[in-house]
Amino acid sequence: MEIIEKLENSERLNFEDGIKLYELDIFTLGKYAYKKREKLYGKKSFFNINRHINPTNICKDICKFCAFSANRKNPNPYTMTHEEILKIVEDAIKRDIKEVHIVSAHNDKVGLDWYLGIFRKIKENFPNIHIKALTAAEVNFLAKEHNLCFEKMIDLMIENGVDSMPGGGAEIFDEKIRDYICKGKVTSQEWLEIHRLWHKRGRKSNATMLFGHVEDREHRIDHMIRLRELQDETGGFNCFIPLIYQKENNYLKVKDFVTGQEYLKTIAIARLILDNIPHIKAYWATSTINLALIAQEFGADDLDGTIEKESIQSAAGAKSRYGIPLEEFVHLIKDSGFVPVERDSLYNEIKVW
Ligand code: V47
Repeated sequence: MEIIEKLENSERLNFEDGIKLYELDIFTLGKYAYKKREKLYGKKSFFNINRHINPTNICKDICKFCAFSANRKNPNPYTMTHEEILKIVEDAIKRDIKEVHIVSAHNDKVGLDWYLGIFRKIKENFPNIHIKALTAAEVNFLAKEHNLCFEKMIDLMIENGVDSMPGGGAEIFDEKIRDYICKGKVTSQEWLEIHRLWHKRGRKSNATMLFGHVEDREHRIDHMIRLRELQDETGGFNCFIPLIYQKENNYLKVKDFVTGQEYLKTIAIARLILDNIPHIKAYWATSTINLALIAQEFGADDLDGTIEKESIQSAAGAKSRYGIPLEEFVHLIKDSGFVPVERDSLYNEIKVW
């Protein structure tokens, strides 16, 4: 079989190969993905001690899959003050977090300096904390709202203390599907352009893919190939994160979750297609921790982190609202046969637990 030959020879895989990978039985596919993971990292599984903060849920955009933003189904608008945010960070640092992951909705009431001030004040008060903040969807929103080009927005992010960019807002790049699920938000081209410019400033970022809703396998492969092309150019992506769509409290009428098997296949295919993105993250907040642990055997080498508070996926039904205690996380990784390696946000190893 031609695809097996390509896998045996570690050849670069194209779009058609990606579709064929989905048709392989899961154990054959898993074997090749695991082989690659093992060659790169052995039994190491990376995680970080982090805190998620979502400073506002007031949003100008309407994405059908979103249960986090304040809308008819979730009429609880909030906006945190900088003091509240600083208090959260101060408190979390006592638990030894190394990173704050800050993602907001697109709030047109608070002004640009409310957004930038969050990062500036965190850096002023806690210079050693890594700030991973502003998805490309937020960057696009702020640039357009305040008549700035993307380059200028990126200058402002760097000046105000943003260290790296999270991977959110990518959803699915296919324009038809994207129009259906999140029309009006950052386009695929804009998302890629913002990350391109960020990488050109020597900075790192992640890339997500929201799947298991109305897209097909071909859209997922197309999404991965578009990321791979940009990565060939810039090398700036650290990590790829397939997010399983959570179905409660939103406007997309999807009845069933993607199956565990389809998730594991998607993780494995990501490992094989994305030959230039070093890390594949099984984001336990959407997959459940059990499936994320199994995903380690299908190519995933990163399990995100302890999170402490999760508001986006849990609003849509995920059981991730209070994160996961560090001790439990470490034990679960060990019990699953892997070696928990605490990393910083740029994947430098901090401690083998
Ligand atoms: O882009 C929204 C997703 C993302 C739902 O960079 C949903 O390390 C599932 O950026 N079901 C934001 N997902 C989260 C994000 C992120 C998360 C974890 C790690 C990293 C990283 C980044 O949340 C959005 C969107 O795709 N999302 N609604 C939902 N119903």
